[in-house]
Amino acid sequence: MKHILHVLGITATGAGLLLACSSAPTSPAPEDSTGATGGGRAGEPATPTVPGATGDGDRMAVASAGVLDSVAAAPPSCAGAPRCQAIDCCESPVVPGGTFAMGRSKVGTDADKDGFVNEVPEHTASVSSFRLDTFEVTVGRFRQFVKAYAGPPAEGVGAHPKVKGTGWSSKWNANMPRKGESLAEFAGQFDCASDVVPWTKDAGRNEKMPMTCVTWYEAFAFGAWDGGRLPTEAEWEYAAAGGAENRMYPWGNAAPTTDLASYECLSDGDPACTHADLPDVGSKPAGNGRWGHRDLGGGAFEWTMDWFDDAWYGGGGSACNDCINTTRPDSDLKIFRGGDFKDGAAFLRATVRLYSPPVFRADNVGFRCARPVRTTR
Ligand SMILES: [Ca+2]
Ligand SMILES: [Ca+2]
Repeated sequence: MKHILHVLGITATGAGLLLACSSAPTSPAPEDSTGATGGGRAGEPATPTVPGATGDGDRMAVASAGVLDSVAAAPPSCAGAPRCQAIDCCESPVVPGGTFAMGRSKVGTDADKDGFVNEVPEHTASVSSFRLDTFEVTVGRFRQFVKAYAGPPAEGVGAHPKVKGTGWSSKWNANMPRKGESLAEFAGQFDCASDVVPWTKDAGRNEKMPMTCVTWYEAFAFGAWDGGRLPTEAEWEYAAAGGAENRMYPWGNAAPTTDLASYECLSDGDPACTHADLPDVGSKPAGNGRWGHRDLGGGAFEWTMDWFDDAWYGGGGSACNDCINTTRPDSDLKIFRGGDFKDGAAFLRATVRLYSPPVFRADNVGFRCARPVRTTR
């Protein structure tokens, strides 16, 4: 299988790469290089909020279970009601909670002999119902955040509703501009020294492209401001694997094609990576996930809430419920998921995990928001 890694602005096939814009290298090791070990869990067990939901439902099943299928307040990033592929750019369908086989299997539907060591062992995980935005956050939506920026988030906002200690920490404030400072200037206009940068100083034709070159802190702050939060790694993988269907890729088990995802800079038919290889969000509807999410495979990698810990994820095979790794490890790395428009097809699998320091910026790393589910009973 072809493994191409452009995450750090260069092409490589192994570990030990240097970041273009910030610090430490992060590339998963091949499965046979080291052994995963057990680790603790920081999450709290929780009961799914949808009565009877098992993870086998679809949107209709969720509606019939009594879930109020509307977001309480319109996300401020969608002021003016922007449309993405003729859909509300802030559409955020409910993902019905349930149990799934997190991680890559050895012989099951998501087995891959070329997989990475940090995807195993497969283990049982449960997530409560949550909303996940259909689309990655666009440049246009992020521009609304930049315009409205009024300082770092308040302590505790942007948390997972059932897991304590997952909200914004004032310890992170130094990673954001102070009140009155310009987020755009602070971030160097989000150019991250790349040729494929969707952000422009003024609104232009890139507004529907995924916003990239954002740090984990900026992604977190955006989510909190927008009435949401970053998804946990478990939630992200649950959506990408189609829950109990345990899909190899977000769309199923079919091998990737350019109809299903943007990857390997193939969108314009030329191997060179240019803006033409980064399509607008949602451009590959044939590759939708089980609950209608677009670009879970490809487009931009997506920051998640969790700190990276090679051992924690597999947990020695033990189950986890609404789990999230809230413990900042010495490695100081945050997870991003889902492959991207530059990298090879192997990175599109639902269990692939990449990671970088939270101050990292790359032109192929963006994010999408999770949101709370409100029940009618
Ligand atoms: Ca799995
Ligand atoms: Ca993506």
